[in-house]
Amino acid sequence: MTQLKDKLSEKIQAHRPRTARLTKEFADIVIDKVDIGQCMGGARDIKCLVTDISSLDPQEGIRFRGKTIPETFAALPKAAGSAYPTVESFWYFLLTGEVPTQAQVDEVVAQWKTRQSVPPYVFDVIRTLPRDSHPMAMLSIGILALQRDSKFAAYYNSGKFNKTNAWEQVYEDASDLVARIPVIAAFIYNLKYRDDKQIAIDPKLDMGANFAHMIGQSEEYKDVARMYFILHSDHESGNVSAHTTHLVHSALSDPYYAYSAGLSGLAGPLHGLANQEVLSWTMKFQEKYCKGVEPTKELITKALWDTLNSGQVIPGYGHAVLRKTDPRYMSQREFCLKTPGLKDDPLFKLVSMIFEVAPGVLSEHGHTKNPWPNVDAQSGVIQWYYGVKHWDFYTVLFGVGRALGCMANITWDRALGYALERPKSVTTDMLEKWAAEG
Ligand code: AMX
Repeated sequence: MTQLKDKLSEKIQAHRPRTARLTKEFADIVIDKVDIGQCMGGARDIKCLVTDISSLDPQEGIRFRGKTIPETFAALPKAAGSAYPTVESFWYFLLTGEVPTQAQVDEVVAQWKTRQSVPPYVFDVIRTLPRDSHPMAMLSIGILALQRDSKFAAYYNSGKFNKTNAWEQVYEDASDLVARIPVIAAFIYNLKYRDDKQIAIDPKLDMGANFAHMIGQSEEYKDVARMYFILHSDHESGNVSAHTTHLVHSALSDPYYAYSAGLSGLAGPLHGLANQEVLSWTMKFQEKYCKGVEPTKELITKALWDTLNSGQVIPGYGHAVLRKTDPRYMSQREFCLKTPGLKDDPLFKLVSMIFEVAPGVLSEHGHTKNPWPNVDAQSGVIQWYYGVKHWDFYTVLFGVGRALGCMANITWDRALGYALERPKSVTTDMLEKWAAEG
């Protein structure tokens, strides 16, 4: 056992009586009611999922294990010579809720190195796809291809399956998956955008730094990768990627099946794909409205209205839960403001100008409940600045980060024995009858 698995086991034993008590003694306590609007409207706000990994307040934004983003960055041990924590220290924190010591982080870093080797058949499968396949399809297929290696599936089929211990095999798969996904993502990047010039893993580097190295990036990008993966990791359980992963795993499908499905949800334009759409929108805006002229607030206002009037959404703005500017947006904006070169970058200035104008336009438009920017409105600018200019890759980066939250969640799902998810559907006739009855 590693220190992380030991600590996790201790936390799970301590937590189990709480879950058991709620289920046994308080199962009939009412915590919510459901109206027709929610039934027709994507189950918005219905309280029916449990997670202790993160929670999302509409005003304040995300807290990971009770800590805000600045508190999380401040609390965790930093990567050597960096202002940012390693992804590995964050993984320890997400799983256990405890800030690791440097020795505990070092052990996770070493552990991931033993797990990160990707079997060659996974690369072969991705290589057989047409080169213009979307990188999210490649990533989802790559993760699915790893299913053959699932320790949880092997355990389930071993004839010795024991519900109490099953989390240990989910933890093993989850740890393998989070260690391997950046390697698969880097392979896809090099395959598609660097003429298949692959770069070998550097065994001396932590996960974020190694990802930067594997895509041929600069020293500075190492912190970008660490920050990006941590910020995108988790956003409580109701969002499409987290919920899909949880739902699929609730059928005892192993973590590879579950996360491949989660990634497919992340690939939607209303979810993770929005960060690619933001860059695409901004570039089209420059091409159409700013030929030979500097962007102005007036031009941006016109472009925003043109988008809305053509029935499209403004990508990177609005949120199903948040009702203020996403702190993940602010965290990345602060990174831009404190990075010489980036703070004066024309694209960053343009995105900042959109931030000044779009909330007013969306408020006047009057449809969205939240006119403020979400995480996706800012992330592409940073990637673009560092030379990652293929914006269809941006959701892959999101998917690497989101794996941390989804995998931590399903490890705990199994540890606490969460049930097969099976909400009830109703017919339109039933709804009309209830509507008529008032
Ligand atoms: N531009 C234009 N219209 C918007 C809008 C936007 N950015 N955000 C919401 N609206 C519209 C909705 O389409 C809906 O219109 P309708 O009444 O005509 O159907 C109305 O406002 C009410 O929507 P809502 O309750 O405010 O939002 P929601 O919970 O239904 O959807 C979201 C949330 C994020 C899908 C939506 O705000 C959106 O489409 N935003 C743009 C895409 C985006 O940035 N997605 C990324 C979200 C973060 C993430 O998951 N990565």
